[in-house]
Amino acid sequence: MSNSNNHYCNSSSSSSPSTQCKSFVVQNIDASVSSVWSIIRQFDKPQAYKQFVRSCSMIYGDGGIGSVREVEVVSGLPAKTSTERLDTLDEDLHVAGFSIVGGDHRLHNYHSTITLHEQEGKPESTVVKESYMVDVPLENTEEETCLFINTIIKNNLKSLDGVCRRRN
Ligand code: A9S
Repeated sequence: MSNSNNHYCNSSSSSSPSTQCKSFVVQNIDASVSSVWSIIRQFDKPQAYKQFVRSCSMIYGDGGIGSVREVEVVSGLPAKTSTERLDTLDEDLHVAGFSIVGGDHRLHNYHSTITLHEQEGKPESTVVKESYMVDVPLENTEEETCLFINTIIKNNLKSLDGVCRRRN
């Protein structure tokens, strides 16, 4: 099954000093929406498919909307921790969204939303779309920022594909 990744990087300079950049990544997964969703929906277990995550602990809430997790990432990345809040978890529409609210990294005002759709006429195939927006750090360009984040998200979604393949 070919996994198509496509993303477009556009940036809209807002009235505030910082420029924002937005992009998205699409990944086809050979598994049902419910199977993919059962992994995505576990806000307290991002390590179930994110390879950059070393550990995750809940510092507020039980995994429902408003919960906050403290993620510790693997070494070799320009960051150590990330504090993230679950903004959206729609069990019917299969939409999950979180914001990064803290941590020692340079991604400010990062918000991402993942949506799952069944591939037209293929109940065992899911189209995952993850879109995000983030402030562009002063010392980077929009392109560098988008490239960095798109690479991470592509890795996460490819890893998700692998996890789902192993389960089927
Ligand atoms: O985890 C995600 O879904 C998406 C991103 C962009 C996570 C980025 C990250 O966790 C690193 C991978 C550590 C990179 C954070 C918050 C900052 C980084 O520099």
